[in-house]
Parts: sequence; structure tokens; C-alpha cells
Amino acid sequence: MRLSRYFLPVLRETPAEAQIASHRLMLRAGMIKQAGSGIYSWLPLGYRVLRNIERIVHEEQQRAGHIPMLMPTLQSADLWRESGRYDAYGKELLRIRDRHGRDMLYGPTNEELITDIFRAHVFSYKDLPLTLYHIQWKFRDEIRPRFGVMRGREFLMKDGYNFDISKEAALHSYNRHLVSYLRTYERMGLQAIPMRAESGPIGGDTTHEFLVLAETGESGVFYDSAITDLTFGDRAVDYDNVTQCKAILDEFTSRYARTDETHDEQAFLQVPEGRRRVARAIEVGQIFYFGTKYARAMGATVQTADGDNVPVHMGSHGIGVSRLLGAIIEANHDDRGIIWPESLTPFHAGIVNLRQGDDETDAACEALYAALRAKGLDPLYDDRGERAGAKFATMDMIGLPWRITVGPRGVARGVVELTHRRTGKSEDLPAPAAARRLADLYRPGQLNERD
Ligand code: P5A
Repeated sequence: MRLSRYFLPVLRETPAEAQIASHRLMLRAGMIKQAGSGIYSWLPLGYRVLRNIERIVHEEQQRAGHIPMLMPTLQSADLWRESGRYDAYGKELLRIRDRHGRDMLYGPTNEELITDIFRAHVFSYKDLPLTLYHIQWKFRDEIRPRFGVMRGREFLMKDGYNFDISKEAALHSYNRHLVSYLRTYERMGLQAIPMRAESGPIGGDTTHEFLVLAETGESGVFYDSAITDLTFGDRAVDYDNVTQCKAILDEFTSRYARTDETHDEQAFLQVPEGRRRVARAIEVGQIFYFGTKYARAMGATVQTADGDNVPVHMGSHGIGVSRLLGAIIEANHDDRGIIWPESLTPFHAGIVNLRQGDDETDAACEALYAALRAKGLDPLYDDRGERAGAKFATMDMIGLPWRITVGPRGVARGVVELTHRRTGKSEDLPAPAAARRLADLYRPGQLNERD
């Protein structure tokens, strides 16, 4: 992409309404624009990152055997009357009436809708286990939308729903989700710690939230610092293997880690004093097992091998896809701007032309731009007639992990400068070597899958 032809409306001034770094930077880098309270348009740069997050979520869901689909944003109120949540959900539920006077709602979550699909089509244990998921916009009329996409009213969620014949089978689905989430967040460069939480309006008593430590987080947390030494890494997981998923769950959940809602001071005092931590964190996901709550209310039953009809056991599992952008920026920025992890960056590298209009420098930039694209990379070429300082400031703010600077002096020596955003380290090397280095460094799955 050539910056002169792109739509990147960066702001010079720090917007007064933004209280935290991620909100400030998303506005300044031209990633989002507020459309209403807690409602945002995703401008091209923000949309690219959002799609990269979705791509990782899809890959990890499907690796775990979960099946993608798409449900609508608008739902019928009657389904929610069946489950009893139409009244119970309170003012966060946005109620809508259509021209025929029918009550509808903008879905804040989809347990009812998926149970309705299930009961219409699945009748036998032979069709279980089954996990369906989608990535779709939700609406919750939050009393205090704030921090940009972090607590929006309209927000993007991955929500998945498992159906199992027994509690035991459903708990394996729960563990499988927990494991797949660990891997998902780690691929985004985040440490998201599973913590014992409360289930709220979703229901059930088996639930974990995934929390990313951040001073600006809205959740208070208490944990044993030994947890932060755990990494998921590259381990091979067989998601059907009950024992393996349980062992990983135990490894990541056996230490003390709770949100303030479930905190137990006596139990916390059992943690060695030097490892006790009280901190703030951002909730980026939550998983639930709620048994037959919806199945009973809505009549979703399946026949067992013995011929009995039993309500199906269910759980649901959510990832805050749009909130993740905020969480990732909170965890990855400095005073100059965002620093994207390579797995999510909107462009693989930026090219800065130090002397736009100089024939040789322009030609070197064009050749480099073509070479990167030929390798499946997606560079952002700053070909505007701006000063070098302004170009560097923009590149630093939008946070591309790598910058290649091309100027007349380097061109005369046959080199370009490759700079790493996170460390600030620079190296001079011939343009083809820089292109090769970047192509080697990005994993094949991160290449050429963007626009
Ligand atoms: C699980 C999936 C549920 O709704 N039903 C379907 C269950 N869980 S949840 O915890 O309430 O939401 C899942 C994740 O969505 C994000 N989230 C939000 N993101 C931005 N703005 C909001 N107002 C908002 N509310 C919830 C969180 O990351 C949460 O973990």
C-alpha cells in the first residue's frame, strides 16, 4: 500500500476524551472513529488489525475442532422469554420493536439462539459432541461505556457453544476451550491468565475469565506470581485427548488466581508472601459450563444410547475480539506509539523515502516495494512529500514492527537501513537482503493473507 493513496487520518493532537494509552493511540493513529457513545467505525488501519485478530481466533478454534457459522445480530424477544432472560437481563439489553409490533433485541450474547438451532436439528447422542461458534457484533447498553473499544456498547465477540451428552463430556469441552484460548492469546503476544470468576447473567458455577495484567484494567485481581512463569509455547495438543487437556488445565489453574468478585483472603494467605500479587487487569475472555440451564428452559433434549431423552449439557465461551485491540496496545506501546506484535501488524514493514522526488531514491523505493510484495509481504510505503521527521513519527505511532529507510546516501552505497521498532536497533544492508530477512522472519501463515 502506498501511503499517498491510503486512508490514514492520523491526528496531531491528543484527543481530550481519551484517558488511556490504547484509546488515545487508536484515535491518533486513525484506527477508529467514534460514531456514538460506545460505538465505533473501524477505519482501514484498525480494520486490518481487527481482521488479523479474527484470523488467529478462527485458526485456533478450528484447530480445536470447533465449527464456524454466523448468526444474526437481531434476535426475537420470544426466545429470550423462553429462557427467562428477557426480563432478567435488565437495562443492558437493547430492546427493539419492528413495524409489526414484534419485540426484538440486539443480541448481547447468543445462548438462546444457538439452543433454538440445536433443538430444531439435533436429536441423538450420535451427533455429539458438537461445538459451534461465530464472530459477530454484540450490543450491551453499558451504563458507562469508556476507554474506546475496551468497554463499548457495540463490540465484536467470538462466541462459541458446546453441546454434550453428559456433564463429564461437557467438562472436557470446557477444558478444551481453556487450552485453545491459552494458545490463541499467546499467539497474539499476550499473557492472559485464567482466573476463577463469577458467571453473572450467563449462569452456571464453573467459569474462568482470562485476564491481561494492565494498570488501566477495569478488573481487580489477586494471584500467585508463579503463574506468570507459565507459557503455552509450541506444545502439540490433541484436543480430543481428555487426559492431556485436563493436565494442561490443571497446570494453568491450580495456583491462586481470582478476580475480586471471587477473592478469598484466607486462601490467598496460603500463597507464600513474596508471590502474592494484587493488581489490575483487562478481561479478554470468559468460558462457562452451565449444564442444562438453557436446554431445560427451551426443551433441547437428545436421546442417549439407552433410548432415554435427556436435556443436553452446554457451555459457552467468549473472546472480546474488539476489546483485544485495546488490551494489546496497552501491553505493547511506548511514548512514541504502538508496537504491534508481528502476528497482528497491519503491514509487515514500513518503507520511508527520505528524499521523495529524487529519481534514484524513488527508484530504489519502488524496487524495494516490489521485492517485498513479490515475497508475499504487505509493506506500507510512505511516498508522501513530507519531511523525514514527520514520516518517522507516523511510522513510530502506527507501530509497524519493522521500518526500512531509503535515502540518497544509502542508495549511493547500495544499502538501506532496517530498523526494529521495539528495540530501536538499526542495520545497514542491501535492499534484497532486507527483503529476504523480513520474508524469513514472518511465518508463512502471516504472509499474503491480507487484502
Ligand atoms: C460467552 C460467549 C458471554 O457473553 N456468552 C457467549 C458468554 N461472556 S462474557 O464474558 O459476557 O463476554 C465475553 C467477552 O466479551 C468481551 N466483552 C466486551 N468487550 C467490549 N465491550 C464490552 N462492553 C464487552 N462486554 C464483554 C469481554 O472480553 C468478555 O470476556
